[in-house]
Amino acid sequence: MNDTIAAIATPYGSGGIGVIRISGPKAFDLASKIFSKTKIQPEGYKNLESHRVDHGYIFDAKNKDIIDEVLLIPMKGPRSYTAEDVVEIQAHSGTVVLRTILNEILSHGARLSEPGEFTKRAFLNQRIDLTQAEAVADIITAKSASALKIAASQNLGALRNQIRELREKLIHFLSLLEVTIDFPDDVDPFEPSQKEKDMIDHVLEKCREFIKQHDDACFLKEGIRITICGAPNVGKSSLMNRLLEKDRSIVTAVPGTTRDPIEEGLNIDGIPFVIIDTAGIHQTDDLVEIIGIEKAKDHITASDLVLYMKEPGSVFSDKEFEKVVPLGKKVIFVINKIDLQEGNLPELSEKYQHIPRVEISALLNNGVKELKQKLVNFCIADLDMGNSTIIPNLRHKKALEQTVESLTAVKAGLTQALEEEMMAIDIKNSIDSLGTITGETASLDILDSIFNNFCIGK
Ligand SMILES: Nc1nc2c(ncn2[C@@H]2O[C@H](COP(=O)(O)OP(=O)(O)OP(=O)(O)O)[C@@H](O)[C@H]2O)c(=O)[nH]1
Ligand SMILES: [Mg+2]
Repeated sequence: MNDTIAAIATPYGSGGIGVIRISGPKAFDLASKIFSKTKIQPEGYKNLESHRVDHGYIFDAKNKDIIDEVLLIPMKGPRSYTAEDVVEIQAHSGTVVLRTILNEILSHGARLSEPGEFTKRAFLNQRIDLTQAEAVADIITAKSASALKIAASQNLGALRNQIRELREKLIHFLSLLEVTIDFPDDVDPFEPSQKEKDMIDHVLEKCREFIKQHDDACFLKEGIRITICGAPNVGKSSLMNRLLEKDRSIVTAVPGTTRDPIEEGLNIDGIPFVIIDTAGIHQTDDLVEIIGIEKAKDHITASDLVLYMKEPGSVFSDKEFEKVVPLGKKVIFVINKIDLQEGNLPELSEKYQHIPRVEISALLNNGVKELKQKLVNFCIADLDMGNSTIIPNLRHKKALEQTVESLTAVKAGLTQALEEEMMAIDIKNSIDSLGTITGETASLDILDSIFNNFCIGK
C-alpha cells in the first residue's frame, strides 16, 4: 500500500463527465505535475488545497499540449474514500480522453489499480469494515429498490454494528474464562452466572435470526425466480411478453415454438423477479424439443415459484402435474385464453385445492395485472422482515452457521461443566467466525474473492 494507484472510475464510453481517481502518498505530487490552473504548462503546481474544487487543465508533459479542461478535487487522507491522499479528476467522458489522462498519470509513477483496490485500501486502512466494502459492490449492482435499501443500510454499518456488539459480548465472556485458566491458584474455578448463560443464548438467538433473515429475504437481492411451464401452445411465451411488457419470446400458433429457456429480469413494486419462459412439456420424439423439455424441468426445480399453465378444454391431472412440478414447490395455477368461449375451464383436483388459481387472457392482457399483484403477495406473504434492512449475504450466513455450531458446543460445555480450556477453544472459534464477517479475522483468500469481483476504479 506504499505505492500510488490510479484508474478510470466511471464506465467506458461517451458521457458528460468521466472521473479518474488517484490514491496514495504521491497523489498530490503527481496531480501537481500534470495540472495547471492556467493554460500554461504546469511547473509543479503546488497550491492543491484539500477538499476544494480547482478548475484547470491537464497537460501532456511530452508535447506540452492541453489534453482536457477539468475539475480537480484533492482530498488529504484520512478524509477520503481510501483514507489515503486522493485526487479525483473530472474530465470529459470519452474513452480516448480518459485513457490519455490516465496514461499521463501512470507515466509519472502511479500504478494502474487492481479491481476493487480503492475499496480494499479503505478496508485495510480501517475506514470501513468488510460488510461495508461488500455493500459498495451491492449498491452498484442493486437491481431493485429493495436491494438498494438493504445495501445502503449495510454500507452505513448496520450489520457491522450488530456483529461487533455480539462479538464483544463473547470476548468479555472469554476474558472471564481466561482469567481462571491463567491464574488457577488465585481465582475460583469458572462458574458462569445466569447472566452469562443468558448472554450465550442471546448471541445464539441473534445469529439464528440473521440466518433466517438471509433465507427469507436473499431473493430480494438475487431476484425471485419464476418459471412458466405447461403444455405446448398454452400461451407461456405470450404471458412472458405481457409480464415484461415487451416482445421477448417468439409467439406463434405452432406448438413447440419455444425450445431454449428464455430468462429476463422484471421489477414489480421494487421487488426483483427473474421470469423464465420454457419449452412446452409433452411426449415427443423431436430431439431438440426433448432437450428443451429437460432444461425446462431443471428450471422448474431451481425456481422459487412455478406458474403452471393450462387452457380451457384441458383437464388438471394430479399425475401430469406431479411429473412436472416437484413436491413442495410454490405454484400458481394459471388458466390462460379465457377469452375463448370453447371448453370448460380446468379445475384443480381435490388434492391441490390449496394452490392459488388465476384466470387470464395473455392475448387481451386481461388478468395479468392481478397476476403480478399475486406474485408480489405470494412471495412476501410469509416474510416477516419488520422494518429490518439487515440481510446477511451467503458468506455472512456461512460464518453465522459456524458461530452457531461453536456456541452450541459452549452451551453444552456449560451444562456439562466441561474443562475451561475446551470451552475457551469453542468461544474463540465463535469469536473468529463472527470476525470473518466484519473482516477482523478474514483470511487473504476471503479478501481476494470479495475484491476481485469489483470493477477497476472502485
Ligand atoms: N385466444 C387466445 N390466444 C392466445 C392467448 N395467449 C396466447 N394465445 C395464442 O396461442 C398461441 C400460442 O402462444 P404462445 O405464447 O406461443 O404459446 P407457448 O405456450 O409459448 O407455446 P410453445 O412455445 O410452443 O410451447 C399463439 O397463437 C397465441 O397468439 C390468449 O389469451 N387467448
Ligand atoms: Mg413459447
